[in-house]
Amino acid sequence: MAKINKNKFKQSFETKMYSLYAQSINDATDEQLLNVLCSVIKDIISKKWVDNKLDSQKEVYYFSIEFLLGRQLKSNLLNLGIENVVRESLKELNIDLDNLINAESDPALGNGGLGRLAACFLDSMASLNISGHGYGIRYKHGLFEQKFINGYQVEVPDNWLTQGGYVWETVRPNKAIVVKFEGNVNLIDKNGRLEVNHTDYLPIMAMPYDIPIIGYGNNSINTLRLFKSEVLSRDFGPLTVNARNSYGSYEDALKYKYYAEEISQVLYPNDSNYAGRLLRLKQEYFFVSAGIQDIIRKYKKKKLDIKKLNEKVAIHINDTHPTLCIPELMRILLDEEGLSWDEAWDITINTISYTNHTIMTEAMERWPKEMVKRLLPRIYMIIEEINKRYVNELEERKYDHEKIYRMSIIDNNDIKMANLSIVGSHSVNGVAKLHTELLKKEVLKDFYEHEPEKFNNKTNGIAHRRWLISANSELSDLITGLISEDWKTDTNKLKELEIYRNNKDVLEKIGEIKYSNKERLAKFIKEKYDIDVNPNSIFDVQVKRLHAYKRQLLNALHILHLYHELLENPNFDMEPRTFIFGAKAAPGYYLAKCIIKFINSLADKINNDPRIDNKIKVVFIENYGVSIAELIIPAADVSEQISTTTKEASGTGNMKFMMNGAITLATLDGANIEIFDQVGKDNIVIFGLSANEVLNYNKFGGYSALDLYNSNRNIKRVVDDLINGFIPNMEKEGREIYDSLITYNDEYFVLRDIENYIEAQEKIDKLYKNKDKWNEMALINIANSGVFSSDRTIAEYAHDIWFKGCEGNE
Ligand code: TH1
Repeated sequence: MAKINKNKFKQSFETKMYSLYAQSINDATDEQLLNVLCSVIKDIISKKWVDNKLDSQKEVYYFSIEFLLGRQLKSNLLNLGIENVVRESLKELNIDLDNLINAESDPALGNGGLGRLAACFLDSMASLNISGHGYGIRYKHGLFEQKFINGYQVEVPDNWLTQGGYVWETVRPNKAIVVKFEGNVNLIDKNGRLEVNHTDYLPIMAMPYDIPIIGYGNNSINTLRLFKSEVLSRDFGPLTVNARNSYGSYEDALKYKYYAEEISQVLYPNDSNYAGRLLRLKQEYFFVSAGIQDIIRKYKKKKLDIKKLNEKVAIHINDTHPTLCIPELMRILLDEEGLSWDEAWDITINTISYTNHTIMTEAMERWPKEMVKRLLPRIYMIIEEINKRYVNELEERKYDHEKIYRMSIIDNNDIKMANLSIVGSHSVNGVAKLHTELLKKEVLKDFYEHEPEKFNNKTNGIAHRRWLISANSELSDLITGLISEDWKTDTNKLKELEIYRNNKDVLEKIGEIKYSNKERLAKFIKEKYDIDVNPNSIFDVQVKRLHAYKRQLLNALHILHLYHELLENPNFDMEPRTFIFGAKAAPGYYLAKCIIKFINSLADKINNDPRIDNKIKVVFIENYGVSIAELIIPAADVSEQISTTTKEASGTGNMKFMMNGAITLATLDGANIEIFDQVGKDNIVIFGLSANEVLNYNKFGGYSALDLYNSNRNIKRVVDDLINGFIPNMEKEGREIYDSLITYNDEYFVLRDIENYIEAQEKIDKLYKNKDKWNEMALINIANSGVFSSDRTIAEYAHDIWFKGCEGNE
């Protein structure tokens, strides 16, 4: 823990204010105060950041095209153990720490679960004393800001860097790296050795911006290194002999500048979807090449043997977006280090490991051969050679042609990135038990049968420090008061809470804390949207990206159903409910945008209908992201995890809700299954098709949405409402949704599951009526959420993948 006392802190703070802004504290804006505070904290950690680790330890590098960090101030103070000193000192200077915490911009350099997972993993690696660092892109614009205008999503560019850069970053121009695009590659025979000559390439500079990642109470500080793309500065002279002369004309110089800066301009806003754009391919190679070159440079500086790289370095690729790590590492080992193919391949495979995050085909990356060949000529040659050798190996096994074609890395048109990732790494993992089983038995069956030992499961996890200790400090303090502080570093200890399951006082306290979190959220909703929500109602929450498979539509149709029940029978017995949504749709995803409009129109109608006596409220909170999640999740009673079974690889929001005592309403999909296993059937509400039923429908057909619609009154009523004007202002959108259900036969089984979902919701209603029972369920959920800490996940990655066979590294 950092050592600091109040006087010393106040003194540093005042000095820093003068040196940065030449003014006194009284005249400073919140933004300036925040800058000063972060700068003081950076001073405190600076020494540790430099000489953090013993050289002997193996290092892990986590490559991810997204890191959804969230605000860092509170979490840094918590991990350094100085929140109280800082809070009190600032108070004595008349400054409210919470104002500064909220003044920090929220770096949204990710879309959803995948990027947030990467951020949780950084937190856990540092907290477990693993020397583990992130590589990614410093996007000028992160995920767009979402606004609703007349119920429609409107995207506003995110401008997280406007406050004069990012408070936590340090730019390191002396560590800049050149990445080469395009050009021509010639192989020259030099006395039997092949020399690779890459000419006429376009050099792009990768400028590193480092963010410190602070471990919890352990003095360990790792680095997230994000690269910004720039034109090559003239200092790089000698490297540019073969580079294209881009400075010829003024016009060429501007074109070059545009080309360079475009690469790190903006995050692609697609979640679980693949668009196949050239710029995206540039982004992928850009950060991969910079990162791999950086690793090799550091490694060589230590004068270590390049042939033992995999003993000191583990490289992990977060989905296939960084898969070019494989040919890039090969390129350096072959062309720059002069190793033979077999030596290089052996090192590469043993260094790299890969996580798959989805089985959905629309998210599987495939890059057109021609595109890769033009943009990355040398990389393309290497991929071709990897493919040639792999296909030979498969032919030796006498596999049939179709199987070999399925497994090949390159087919007639495309490079299949998942195939390249599997072939070029020593470990392939899924992100929850069911997902990994589906990979082995369905999607990647051929590969699993070929090399079963590569495959393993690593169920996702979440940073409990952010999602419980920091976001729900009242609950965290209650837990600590009951079972001591040890759970904060060993979340399995949460299990000890179970002895309080019949303790009325404890259960009541849990209810009170939930209530006060609900009040806090209700206040926010009132201020922001002028909607009155009752903290005594059930807060039923679905927050996640908007995607047809996640079935926000199922939730909305159920609300519509309830609304009809109330209108038909004003004495209809139900606990008052507040349905809360938060979801961004990818800008090009039309159906998703229609669903947003539908929910907003539905909310308008219901919230303003006096006939239902406030029994239902619907609130769609704009711009869902990490910061707003920290407010919403601790206030939830019900956690909606209702994806079409088999489609959600894991989910991680589900874990955050559980850890904060919400009851999960779920299909047996992704990690919901493991939540079920932890809490048992009495503490979760399950509905819907099983994985096998979904697989069978998909393989053999047999589902008719139209038949269901015609034979079921409840279904017909809500589906008709999409197009009969019952809900105003959504004619076009209603028709689009109607068609997706009826004309295109309901790909995600919304109508197939709806009766079952209605019953599950009735069960929730009944359970909530018994408050003691409900709070006991909440307690059981909290007590069994320990395995979902990303500390557990990271410990497994370390033990089974990164440090396997190493000694003294854990
Ligand atoms: C998500 C999965 O959908 C989710 O189930 C999982 O919990 C999360 O990853 C973390 O493992 C994915 N996000 C993306 C984003 C892109 C492509 C594929 C996936 S899978 C861009």
